[in-house]
This record gives sequence, structure tokens and C-alpha cells, in this order.
Amino acid sequence: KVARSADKLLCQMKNQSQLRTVDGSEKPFSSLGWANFVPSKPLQSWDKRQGGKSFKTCAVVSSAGAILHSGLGEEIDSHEAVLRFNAAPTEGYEQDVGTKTTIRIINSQILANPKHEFNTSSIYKNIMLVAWDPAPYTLNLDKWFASPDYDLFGPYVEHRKNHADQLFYILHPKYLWQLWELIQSNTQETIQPNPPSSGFIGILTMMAMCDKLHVYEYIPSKRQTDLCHYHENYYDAACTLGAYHPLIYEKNLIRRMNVGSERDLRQKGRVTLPGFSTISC
Ligand code: NCC
Repeated sequence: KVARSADKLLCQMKNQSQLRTVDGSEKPFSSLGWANFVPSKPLQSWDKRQGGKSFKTCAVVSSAGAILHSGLGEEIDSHEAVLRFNAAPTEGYEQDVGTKTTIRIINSQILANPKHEFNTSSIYKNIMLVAWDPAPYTLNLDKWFASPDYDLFGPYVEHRKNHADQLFYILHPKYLWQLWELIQSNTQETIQPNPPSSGFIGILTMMAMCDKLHVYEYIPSKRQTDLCHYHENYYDAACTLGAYHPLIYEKNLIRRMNVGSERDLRQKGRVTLPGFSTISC
């Protein structure tokens, strides 16, 4: 039941993950007038399944230490869109991670913790931002609004008011738990109901928004290391294998969907995935 072929898996992902953001149509957001300050161009505008216009080629760049000394910068920059995570910088690491950033997926800590300087740091400017926070599994939006994991709502509203032109979305928790279900339904073990990592969320989001994508150093290459991030001198194997997030299961799933070669995986840490719009189920 659990061992599915790549095609079946891809179809399951395509059919059971509906890209969705907080758009102000539901309570409590509707009563608070959110419909007026979320971007008028929805994230679904890039999802061909929902009538949008997708990116042709995309790169997803994990923050893993193993990308150091990869020399992949130029290759990464050659994609139409590049997705990065949280506070991962490009400055000083251009040779290995590239210079281009089109979208950043940020968890709610980035918005809530002053150390990230969300309002002033240049890494969050002139790009598309997609934030997430793990709502209760029950999807009670009132509860979520009253007590998110880290307070992202205040900073989000503030940022929307000051930078109305910047595309900035909050993923709908329903979407996050759909992704979790996809991981669980393809895993023999029982997984804790903790949300997927930004990495998995970013990959699935890009499968909805791109015709083709390359994911770098999410599945470790031959450069695998305990160095947590390429930009930080901190060592912990859990960054790669997981503690809170069901990382090992996410990664198994992505590995099983890879349509690229084993050589690219080993040498570059590169997985190739088709966009949802290009697969017929
Ligand atoms: O570390 P983080 O993740 O920002 O990494 C982004 C994504 O890259 C992949 N990754 C990272 C390191 C590594 N050695 N191997 C990897 O495969 C993962 O897919 C990861 O999701 C997150 O997912 O949001 C996370 O965020 C950090 C932290 O909140 C932010 O970096 C902001 O400082 C979390 N760390 C802590 O809370 C201490 C991490 O658990 C998950």
C-alpha cells in the first residue's frame, strides 16, 4: 500500500494538495477586513491547475551546510524563479547558492523574532514572501488567530500596510495539514502531527507554480555534513534528519518522486521534479 511508483505519487500530490492562502474570506479574518489588505493578485495566479500562469523553470535551494563548495550558484541562477528559505543569505555565498531570489518561504519565527530584523533586512525586500505558522490540527482558525505558534499576524498586517505593492501571503493551515497527510499516507510509521518543514512546503508550493523544478541539497549529496546551515558555524545532524519536523519522511517521499538521475543526486544534491501542470493523471 505504501510503496507507490513515482507517477502514482506525483498524481496523489497533484490531486490532494490544493494551494491556498489566508484570503480574508473566513472568520475571524473576514470580520477583521483582511480581504482588503491581502494582495489582490492571489498566489494561485501561478498555479495552472487554478487557471494561472506558471514559472517555466524553478530552483529550490535548501539551507543545508552541504551546499557549501558545490559551485552551483550559476546553475541555480539560470532558473526563471529561485525559492529560498527563512533567513538564508546569498551575500558571501554566491558561488554556491547563487544571487537570485524570487520567493522566500518564511516560518512565523522570522516575523515574530526581532533578531531576524524582518522589517529592515534587505533579504526580505523586492521579492515574493510566503509565510506559514502551524495552526492546530483541528483547523480552528479562531484558536490559531488567538494563539499562533509565533505571532505572525500583527507583523503581517503592519507589513502589508507599509508595503502594499509587495506580494506577501500567509499559507492556509488547511494546505499545510494536507501536505502532512500526504507524508503520513505514504509512510509506514505513525508520524507526529507536526507540520512539514519549510523545505517540503516550499517544494510542494513550487510544484504547483512551476512547470519544472530542481531542488538542491534537500536530499543530501556526497557533500553531506552535520553543518546545519551553509551560513552558520553550527553543527547538528537533526537539521538534516529532523527532530520536530517529519524531515526524514518528507525526504523519502521527495526522493521517490525524483525523475532526475542518481548521479545528479549524488554529485549536486539535485532532485528533478515535474510541475503539477505537466503531469497527466
Ligand atoms: O533551518 P531552516 O528550517 O530554516 O532550513 C530551511 C529548510 O532547508 C532544509 N534543510 C535545512 C538544513 C539542513 N541541514 N538540511 C535541510 O534539508 C529543510 O527542509 C528546512 O525546512 C524551517 O523549516 O522553517 C526551519 O526553520 C528553522 C528556523 O526557525 C529558521 O531558520 C529561522 O531561524 C528551524 N530551526 C529552529 O527553530 C531552531 C528549523 O527547525 C526548521
